[in-house]
Amino acid sequence: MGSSPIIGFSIHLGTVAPTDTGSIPPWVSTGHAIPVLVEPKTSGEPYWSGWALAGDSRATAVASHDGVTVLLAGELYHRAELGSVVGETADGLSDAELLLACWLRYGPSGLRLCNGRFAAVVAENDSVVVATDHAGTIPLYLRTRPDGVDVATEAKVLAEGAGDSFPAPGTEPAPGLTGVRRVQAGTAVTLVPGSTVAEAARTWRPPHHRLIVSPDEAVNRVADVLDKAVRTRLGGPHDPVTAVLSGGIDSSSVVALASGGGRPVRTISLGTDIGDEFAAARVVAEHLGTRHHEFRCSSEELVRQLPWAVAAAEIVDAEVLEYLLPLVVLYRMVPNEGTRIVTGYGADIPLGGMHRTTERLHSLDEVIAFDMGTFDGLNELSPVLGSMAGHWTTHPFWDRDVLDLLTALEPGLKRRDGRDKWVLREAMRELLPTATVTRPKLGIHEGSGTSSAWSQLLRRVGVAESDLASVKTAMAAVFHRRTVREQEPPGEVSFDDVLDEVMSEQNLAVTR
Ligand code: IOT
Ligand code: MG
Repeated sequence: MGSSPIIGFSIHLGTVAPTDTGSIPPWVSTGHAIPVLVEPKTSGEPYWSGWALAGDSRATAVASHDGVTVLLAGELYHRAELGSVVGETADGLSDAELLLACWLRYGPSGLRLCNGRFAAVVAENDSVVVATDHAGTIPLYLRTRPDGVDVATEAKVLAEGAGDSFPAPGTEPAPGLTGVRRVQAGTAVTLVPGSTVAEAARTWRPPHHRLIVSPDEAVNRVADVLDKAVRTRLGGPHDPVTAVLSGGIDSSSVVALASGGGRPVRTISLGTDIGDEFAAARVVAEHLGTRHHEFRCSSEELVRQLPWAVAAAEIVDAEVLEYLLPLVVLYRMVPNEGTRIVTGYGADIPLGGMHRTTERLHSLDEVIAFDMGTFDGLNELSPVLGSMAGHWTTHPFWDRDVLDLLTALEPGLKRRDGRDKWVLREAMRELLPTATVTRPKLGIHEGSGTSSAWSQLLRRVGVAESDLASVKTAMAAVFHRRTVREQEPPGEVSFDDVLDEVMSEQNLAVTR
């Protein structure tokens, strides 16, 4: 496993021969651009032209065999098992080659076998399949055209272009853009370039049932499945890794499992002048013997980097942006040592951690079902958050097997003995200090002071309490228009200009 796989791509699949690969599209991700040009072998197959982005200039993006061509961004996480079902040893095969082997044996339904963090394009005969992993952790967008289809892992790359895409099943309009559609999570969409023939197949859905298992068994299963998810993400037992550590139970669990066996782990924590969780993170770092670094950023500087968070996540949801902004800022601050970054992101969604004040178990399960039904399109796990600063990120809690188990556990194992995320805390009891195991949840936007920092900046220019939410929402839309639709570099979008624009739009007076 390389420390950085193919980060993203932008591909035109067309019915006519391209004259060239075109110019490099406006990425926010950074990397080496690798031209992708594939000629059809028989008539009817599409021409491929475009770019893949890689951490390594020698990377190959495409695998081809027997008339099937695969382009894969990201990675697969159970390579050995996948190899064994397709009768190949996975060693020596790239992830694209492994997916190809799967396809050659099972056809499109081979995609249902894949547990990974990927976006893929597969062409066979005249059809093209565009597919996300189970949770759509690498966002994938398309634009249909009379002469083919454009597919890219960043929506901004497709923002220019006239006309509407035809509403292919398994896709949804991308926010704030005309004619760009996002492939849904856990979905494979089959298209015939240049036509309106399309169908969608689901490759995964969040479980709706709940399991009845004894508390002991649940605790053991959670420990095992999470341990495996962490190990399969981190390469060899001595490959160094970086972890974003808040000192909460989610990231501390990941660090504990990553550092088991003597792996060198660098842990990094972000704080602002408004708040930090440094003491809690330090307890974990000392206990596990990680190389620990604290980064502090003024809350104002943090909020002023919102254009970067919007450009990376390509969303307009102000609340989710408050969760993602501290990570984006931290990724931009941390020196790149060429190691991948592992996070505790997403644990709260299947475990109901964000709903610590929800009293009754049936309502806890309702909010978990709701959150598991609504994550798609929020792009919280997008690799672009890190790859714009050259880092590859991975999220063990959203491993397919981990997610299947955590979602399906009955809610009495998630809230128990007055404790949130009980089953995870119990599973980590031996590996972490008691203070960490029993520490109540603090959201990233609370610990880092992001929510209040943004509010404070707005209050300072005279925004009334009752207008805070609508001004944040309107600002997110303008950041999106400028960095995604108009592809302005995020460093050139001024927070103050956007604020002025929104204030005058809403007829609010700025008092600066
Ligand atoms: P939170 O769980 O606090 O943070 C997510 C991850 O970000 C942590 O596990 C940790 O790896 C990293 N992190 C957080 N704070 C810091 C810090 N100060 N320094 C370094 N690393 C840090 C929001 C949240 O509370 O994050 N995320 C929820 C889900 C949000 C709801 N989304 C939804 N319903 N679709 C989560 O599950 O992570
Ligand atoms: Mg968390």
